[in-house]
Amino acid sequence: MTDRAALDPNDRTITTRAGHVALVGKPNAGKSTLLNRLLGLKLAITSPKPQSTRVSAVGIVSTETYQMILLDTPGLLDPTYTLQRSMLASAISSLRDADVAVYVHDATNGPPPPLESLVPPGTPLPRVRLTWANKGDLLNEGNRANLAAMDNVIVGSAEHGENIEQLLEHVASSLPLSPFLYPADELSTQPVRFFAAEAIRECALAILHEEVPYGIFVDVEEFRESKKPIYIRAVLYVERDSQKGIVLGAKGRTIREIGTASRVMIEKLVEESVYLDLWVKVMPDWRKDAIALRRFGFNVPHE
Ligand SMILES: Nc1nc2c(ncn2[C@@H]2O[C@H](COP(=O)(O)OP(=O)(O)O)[C@@H](O)[C@H]2O)c(=O)[nH]1
Ligand SMILES: [Mg+2]
Repeated sequence: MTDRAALDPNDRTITTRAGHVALVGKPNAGKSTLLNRLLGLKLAITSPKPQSTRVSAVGIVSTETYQMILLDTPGLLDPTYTLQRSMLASAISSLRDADVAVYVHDATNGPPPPLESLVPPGTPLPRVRLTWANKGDLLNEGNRANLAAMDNVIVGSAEHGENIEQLLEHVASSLPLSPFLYPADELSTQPVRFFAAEAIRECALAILHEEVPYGIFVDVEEFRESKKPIYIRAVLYVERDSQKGIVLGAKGRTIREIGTASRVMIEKLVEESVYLDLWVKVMPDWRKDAIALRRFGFNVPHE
C-alpha cells in the first residue's frame, strides 16, 4: 500500500482521489448486495439468511478520476460465540482503516439508529460518514421523504440499483486526493479462491435449511488454474456427524446440488470451465474453537 503520510497535500500534480470505504451496518441490511452493485459484478456472498458475511471482502472500483477500495464487512451485532467475536473484530478493523464509512441501514426498520450505538464504545469511526437507507423499493412515499430529508442520508436500493450513481459520486468526492493504491484493472485484493469458497458457502446457505448453514466452513484445498477445466477441490466442514448426513443428502443428492450451483457461479467469476471436487468433513464445534478458527484463517481476538 502507498504510504500516504509521505504525500505532500499541496502537491497539485495529484488530481485523482483514492481511499478505503467500509460498508457497515446490521446483519441483513444489504451490505454485500450493495458491494456487488457498486462493483457491477457478483463478487460478495449475499443471502436472505443473516450473518452470511464472515470476513471483510474487498472490491475495487476504479474510474479515470477515483479509486474506491470497498470493504464489505460482517454485520454489527453483539457476539455470543468465538466466530462472532472474530466477525465483529473484522468489521471494526475495517472501520478503523477506512477513509469513509457507508452505514447501510435497512430502511424498512424505520429511521437509522446512530452508528455509534452499533459498535463497542470507543470504536474509532471515519470522519466522513454517510447513511445509505437501503431497500428504498419497499418504502412508502411518506417514509421515503422523511428519510431523504435527513442530513447525509441517501435513500436507494442496492437490489434494484436505484440512486447508486448518487452514492458513488458522493463517496468519491469525499475521498482524499491520492494516487491510485492498486492497479486500475484490479477488482479485488482477495484471491479468486477466496471468492470460490464464498460462492460454495452461498450455495450451501441457499440450499440447506435451519441451523446447518451457519455451521459450515468452506476450505478450498486446491485451486489449479493450469488445468483445463480449472480444478478446484474444496471441503465443506460441518460441526456434527448429523449435519454431514444432511449436507450429503440421500444418495449424495444435496451435495451434488450444491456442487452444480456453485460450479456455475464460480465459472461466471473466472470466465472458464471448472471441475469442482466437493467433500464434506466434520470439525466438531469449530465456531467456538479458537484453534480451529485460526487454522481456518480467522483472526480471533484475545479476550
Ligand atoms: N427489497 C430489497 N431487498 C434487498 C435490497 N438489498 C438487499 N436486499 C436483500 O436483503 C437480504 C440481505 O442482503 P445481504 O446483502 O446479504 O445483506 P448483508 O448481511 O448486509 O450483507 C438479501 O435477501 C438481499 O436480496 C434492496 O435494496 N431491496
Ligand atoms: Mg453480507
